[in-house]
Amino acid sequence: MLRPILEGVDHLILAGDVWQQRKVGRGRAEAQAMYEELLTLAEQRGINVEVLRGNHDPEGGKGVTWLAEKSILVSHGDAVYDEATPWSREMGKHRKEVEAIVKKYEPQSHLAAACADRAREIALALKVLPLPKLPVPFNFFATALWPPSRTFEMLRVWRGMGRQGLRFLENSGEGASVLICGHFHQAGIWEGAGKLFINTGSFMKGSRPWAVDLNHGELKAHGKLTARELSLGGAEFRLGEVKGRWLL
Ligand SMILES: [Mn+2]
Repeated sequence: MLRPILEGVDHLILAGDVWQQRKVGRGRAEAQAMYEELLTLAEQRGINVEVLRGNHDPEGGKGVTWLAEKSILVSHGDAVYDEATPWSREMGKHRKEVEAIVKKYEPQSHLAAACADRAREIALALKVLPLPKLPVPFNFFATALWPPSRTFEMLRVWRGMGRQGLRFLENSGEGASVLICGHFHQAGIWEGAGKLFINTGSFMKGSRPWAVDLNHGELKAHGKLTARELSLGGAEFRLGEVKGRWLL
């Protein structure tokens, strides 16, 4: 499904939550196989792949990466919030542990990579709670919306997401003017005080995925940045509507 998007790409950054490492048994093996298939497709096309880790795949990968001479910061997005996933179902059970992790990283919270390390530690601390097996569509509601307090927490986070992303860029972006991340499942563009925050959404049901593409010539500090929707036509994703275009 992703094949058409890989055409003409020389460097691909996968910004975390690419596959679900928190599943057990066959689900995990299937997710890993799909992830490896994606890496193989990229490899066959000579694409240089950089994998960032997310809260669902915290085991490997880098926390952050920089483009265009550190003017663009790419990260999964769980580094943006002190608690990484404030809406997490498991947060209540691990509150104390999470508070200790946040405190430990406080002196380094002006560094993007340290915030990403903090998010990783939190992801690993939140042990997955088993959910009851339910038939479709109840399983979706159970995994996405249970417990109900989680829904309110998600809405609260979504509403403040743009502001929070720009604040993170200001406080921990180390001078970068652009932050690109995913994590929040709601694609969007926020601009303020000369800074730009792009969220690429998600491939999950109910969300829309975007891709951001950077084209630069000889001078690495300059280039054209384009945010596009990935639209599903038949069985394949294609680069769709342009959502924003910027010159660095
Ligand atoms: Mn995430």
